[in-house]
Amino acid sequence: MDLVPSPNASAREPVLAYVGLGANWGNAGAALQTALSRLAQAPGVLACRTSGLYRSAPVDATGPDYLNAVAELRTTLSAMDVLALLQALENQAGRERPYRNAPRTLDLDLLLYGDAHIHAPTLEVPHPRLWGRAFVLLPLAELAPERVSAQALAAVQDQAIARC
Ligand code: PH2
Ligand code: MG
Ligand code: MG
Repeated sequence: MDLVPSPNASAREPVLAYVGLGANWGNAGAALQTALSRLAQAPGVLACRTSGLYRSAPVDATGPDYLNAVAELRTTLSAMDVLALLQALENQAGRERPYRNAPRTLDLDLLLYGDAHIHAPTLEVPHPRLWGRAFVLLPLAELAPERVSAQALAAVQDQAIARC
């Protein structure tokens, strides 16, 4: 018998996790809406807040403009469980990976997980490219302005992006 039970999803203290959503292939608006409602209803997600929607030019990528948003999850899931949830939702949306940064039906990235710093083979948190990207920083700043500095916003002000 375990004297110290391992923490499970319901026993863990809730954490604020931030998820970046993007799509630029197929019906991007519908894909983001579906993903947001599935995230909000997922087991272990206690609450979900959503930024506005943004239209942005592809960064380091080709193809149509993206729709982007950020969701704040109050969750008892571990970071690895959030990652598994995001990958499952990407697969449900028909995500294919023919080459790096190919146009995608749905991309879900774990940006922040509380104050955790995670360097695992399959997961890096904070997301390594979070700070250089207006399509992440602008919606993130709507939900968590204390986590995005004025300098970070100034550094991406030349990137083409508009709130829908
Ligand atoms: N995602 C990428 C690469 N480039 N550009 C925009 N505007 N929005 C994205 O979500 C995006 C990107 C890789 O995930
Ligand atoms: Mg991405
Ligand atoms: Mg991704």
